[in-house]
Amino acid sequence: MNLTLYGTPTSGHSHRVELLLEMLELPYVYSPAPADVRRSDAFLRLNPLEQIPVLTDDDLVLCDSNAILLYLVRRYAPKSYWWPEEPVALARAQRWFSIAAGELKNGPATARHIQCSNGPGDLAAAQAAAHKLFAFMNQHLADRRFLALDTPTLADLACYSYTARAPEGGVSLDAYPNLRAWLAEVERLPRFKPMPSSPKREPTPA
Ligand SMILES: N[C@@H](CCC(=O)N[C@@H](CS)C(=O)NCC(=O)O)C(=O)O
Repeated sequence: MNLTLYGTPTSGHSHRVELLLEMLELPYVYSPAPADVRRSDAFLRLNPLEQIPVLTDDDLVLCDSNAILLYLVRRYAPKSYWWPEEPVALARAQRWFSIAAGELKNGPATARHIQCSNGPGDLAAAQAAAHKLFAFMNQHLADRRFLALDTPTLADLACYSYTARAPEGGVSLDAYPNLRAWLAEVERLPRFKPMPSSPKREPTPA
């Protein structure tokens, strides 16, 4: 094992991988990869899409946060509860991976990127998409502690970071008590590591 994570401290995609590395107590080197590094030839050889996170493990190069989560669990914690085998449980967990890459990215993560980093897109539309998602998650979590199963799964890690930091995109979590209770459940998991706040700009409330 010789793990290096390329990321940035305020990327939720990177943070979900950091969370798992910490929770599995896997030793790793953290290599900062802000935009200028991502455009370098060395980085483009790792990921031609210019995206973080990238994980290397000796000669192995893996891109995409959710793919990396799956690799780490199957490779280093195959008997753990983090990713189910049973077909229905697997489908329920995968659904939240899809939501993390779809609605969560397009709603709260995009609003935060616009608000904090002058990223492209329509802030009001992203904020509205975030509220639609969070209303659904809040209802889904009314009688559940975790998103997919009774125990934590990678689905919870994949969805945590951008949900927790949604207020930085001007998306308040005040109306979603079950969602906030779930965030607190994730934060109580052993060896949880918070994501630093994004510096800058007053949020524009939706
Ligand atoms: N599907 C990818 C998305 C990763 C992603 O969007 N990363 C952002 C930072 S949070 C990035 O590197 N953006 C730079 C770019 O797309 O050029 C994953 O899950 O890892």
